Parts: sequence; C-alpha cells; structure tokens
Amino acid sequence: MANSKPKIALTVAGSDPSGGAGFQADVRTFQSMGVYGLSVPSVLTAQSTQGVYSIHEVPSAFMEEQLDVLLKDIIPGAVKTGMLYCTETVAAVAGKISQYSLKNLVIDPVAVSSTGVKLIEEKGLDAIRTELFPLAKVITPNIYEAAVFTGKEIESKEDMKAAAVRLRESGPDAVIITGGHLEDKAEDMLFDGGGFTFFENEMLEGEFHGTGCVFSAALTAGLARGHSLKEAFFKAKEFTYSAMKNALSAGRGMKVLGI
Ligand code: PXL
Repeated sequence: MANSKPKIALTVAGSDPSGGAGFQADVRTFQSMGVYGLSVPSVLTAQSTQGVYSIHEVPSAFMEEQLDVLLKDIIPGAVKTGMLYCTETVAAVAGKISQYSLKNLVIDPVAVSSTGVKLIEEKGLDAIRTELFPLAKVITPNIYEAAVFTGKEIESKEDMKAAAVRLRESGPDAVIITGGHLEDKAEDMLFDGGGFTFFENEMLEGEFHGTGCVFSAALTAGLARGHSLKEAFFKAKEFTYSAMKNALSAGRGMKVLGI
C-alpha cells in the first residue's frame, strides 16, 4: 500500500555530539526499527566518546516553543524522554505532554553518564518523580538510577523487585529496571503491576556508551509500532543486545552501539 501512515516517535533528550547516546542515538534507533523520528533537544553537551565535558541547558520557554510548533503539526504515536537536567525543563516537558495528551510515554530517568558525570540536578530527580512518572506508560531506570530514586541499594533479584514495586507507586503503569549485573548475567526486569518478567542475556565484554538510550528508544519505537509493552520490551532487549555485539570503536573512548 503506497503512502500508508508512517509510524512516528518523538524523543525529548540531550544532545550527544558523538552520537553514541542522546537524541542522536534515539533517532538512529527509531529509523532502524522502521519508525520516523522527531527530536527535541532538552540540553546540549560538549561530549566525545571519552566523556561529558560540559552541559548547557536549553531555556524552558524555548523547550515549550519547540514542542508547541512540532506538536501542532504532528502527534507521535509514542514519546520518550531522556536527559532533562533541571526542574524547569522537566516542568516544561510534563506540561506539554499533558496539554497534547501524548500517549505511550517512556521515561528514561537519566541520572549519570557511563563515565560517571551527573546528568541531572538534585531537585530535577524529585521533579521527574512527581511530574513525569505519573504520566508514563513505563519508566526505564537502570539499577543505579533505581537505587537513587528509591534510596535503597540493589544487590539481588529480590531488591530489584522491591524497587520496582516502590517506583510504580509514583504512578507509571509499568517499570523496567535494566542492567542488573547479578550472578554474571545481565538481567532486566519488567513489572507491570501484575507480575515480574525477567529477561536474561550473557554479559558482553567491554564498556559501551549509550545502551540505556538505545534500549529506551527501541522500546518507544515498539510502542509506536503498536506492540504490547511486553512484546516491545523483548524486541528492545534483542535490538540493544545485537547493537552491543556490533559495537564500533568510533573514537578513542568507549564503544558506541552499532545500530
Ligand atoms: O547515557 C545517558 C545519556 C543520555 N543523554 C545524553 C548523554 C548521556 C550520557 O552521556 O550524554 C545526552
């Protein structure tokens, strides 16, 4: 069928000039999964594969303008948020998501870079929890972020389950905790209020940049394509794992995923 309606997803995320993470990685992931990508940068970073050197916020009034101009024209089938950095940005994004009744919202509560740089202000964490989590179809913290948001260390599968239950009380329909490195396996877990679904991969050697971004973007693409959350979760895991296996040494630092 010619001219069938395109599947469209939006990312509201930081810019990573190296392309390994941030909205650049999200759009490449959307494209690779057959979904047309919209992108609104929320923060600019000076960054290479060797690390984040500096962070420059996009003014919140301009965030609102970017979203208004775009959403009056196109309503995406799914949306993800990545790095938001400060409370004003979180408030601007949450306001526009509500105003335009955006569906299939994936919140990746980015807190720290793969090289250990803080990617959010302290107060931003609270704003994400109170303003964005209640709007979300699913939130995708990694183990470290889940520990930051719950204030409890996660050292076992039981800890992961308890953190997911706790996080879901903030309002998202479901919680996916990624990157559990337990017993030499890479464990990821979905909790949708009913049951816990674990997805296990063998650990891959090496350090990778952007795995969280690529996973949450692939999940968003799956939702934009009309998959159920569980189906989108499995497909996003497979996509990310294969992109890690095909990782590239583009620069002198960490590997970026081969999407
Ligand atoms: O991987 C988390 C992340 C998300 N978004 C941006 C980043 C990073 C990590 O460096 O730079 C823009």
